[in-house]
Amino acid sequence: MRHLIDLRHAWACAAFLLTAATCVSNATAFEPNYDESKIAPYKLPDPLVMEDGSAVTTPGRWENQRRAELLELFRKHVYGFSPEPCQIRSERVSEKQVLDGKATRSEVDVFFGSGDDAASMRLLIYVPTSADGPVPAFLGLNFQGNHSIDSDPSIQLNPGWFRNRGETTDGNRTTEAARGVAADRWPVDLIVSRGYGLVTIYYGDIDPDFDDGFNNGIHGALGDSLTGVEDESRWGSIAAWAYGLSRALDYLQSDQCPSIDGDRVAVIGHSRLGKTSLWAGASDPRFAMVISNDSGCGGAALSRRAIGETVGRINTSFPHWFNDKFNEYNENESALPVDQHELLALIAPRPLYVASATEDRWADPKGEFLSAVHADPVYRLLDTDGMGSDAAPEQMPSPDQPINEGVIGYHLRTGKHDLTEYDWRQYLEFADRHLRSSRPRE
Ligand code: GTR
Repeated sequence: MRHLIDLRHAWACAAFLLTAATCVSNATAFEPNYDESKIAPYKLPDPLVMEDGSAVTTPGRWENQRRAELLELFRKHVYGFSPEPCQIRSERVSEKQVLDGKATRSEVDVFFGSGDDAASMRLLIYVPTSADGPVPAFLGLNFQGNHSIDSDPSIQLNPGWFRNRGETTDGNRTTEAARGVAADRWPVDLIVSRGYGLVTIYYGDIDPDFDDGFNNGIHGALGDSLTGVEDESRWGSIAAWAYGLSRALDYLQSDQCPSIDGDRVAVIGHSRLGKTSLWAGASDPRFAMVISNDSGCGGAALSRRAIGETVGRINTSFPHWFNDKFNEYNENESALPVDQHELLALIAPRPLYVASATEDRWADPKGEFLSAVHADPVYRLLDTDGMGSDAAPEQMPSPDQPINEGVIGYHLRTGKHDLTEYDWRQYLEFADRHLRSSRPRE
């Protein structure tokens, strides 16, 4: 008997070691490529050629046919189909003068649906008090809760699920230590002093960032309203977060929010939330300007280059971000019917700003730049100056030399994967050019 137990013990140990070894080897199996000369030859799909091979040579054909075709392809193969817009209702929770009277800060709950038990997200809104009418504004999701933007203890600590971050969380709950930790990424004073509003929302209010089979957050609350869609093409988390941004825009465009001009809202996001701002801007033409900060794979970076993070890698690490069908393109990017320059093209002719950082090789800065370059022909077809001058630039700009003359902006900031004051200053200048005068609603 003892031998049997020993034998079992030995087997259990062997099995454990084997599993551990497999885990370690799985975890270490992916070696990112950073060598341009090792990129397999690829051909990008042409945004100005329809799936049937015919050319798109007029703005009308782009608007009426190709744009819809591309949107459908991105929904089916990458981000997933989302439900139709739900009705929203809103409740103001607080209002306070802040920044020595320079801004009014409010907290507003926006509910996904009219029922008492509807899921909700909380908007933290700053509006300059000096404004003599509705202001243009930036709208962006945040990673660590609205209370991480500003250390003022009167901002409510978010009671929802948080990714475990050690010092600022206790298990999956946020703590007092999170207050103001993300203030560097949200220079409220600067934004407000330049005459803009700022609206931010904790992304986990919309969909907690973990893989639970698409059930939590608004996936659970609204998922049933998504009918006639193959399971593999249902909305992933990026699509859910983008859906939340569009409902926030519903609120900003409503009579409930007279201090912000809902027709002059720039959607902004960093990293996974930059992927989200791009999908929000591509799928919802009411966003007047779109900003992608270090969005990388599945955001601005071309998938076919497979430099740094790849489609296979992102789908393995974050299986819930995209739809399930996107897995078909793991290590098989050339089979994708789209690439990310076409995502950028879906934002045309609206102002678009793509930013990269020199040390952010995981996000493939060159792939982000090239994506903007290859979206340029669509912008020009739509009668804009794209990346400026007569044609898109052939070379990547040097670090800290923004390209911002045209309606597509780009910069490569010195430094790491982050959203910094330098980035914000470029966005503010770009917004000054493009968002200052009001534009008619579509
Ligand atoms: C990384 C991921 C990136 C990027 C980033 C972030 O782990 O690989 O695609 O989205 O997270 O969102 O911070």
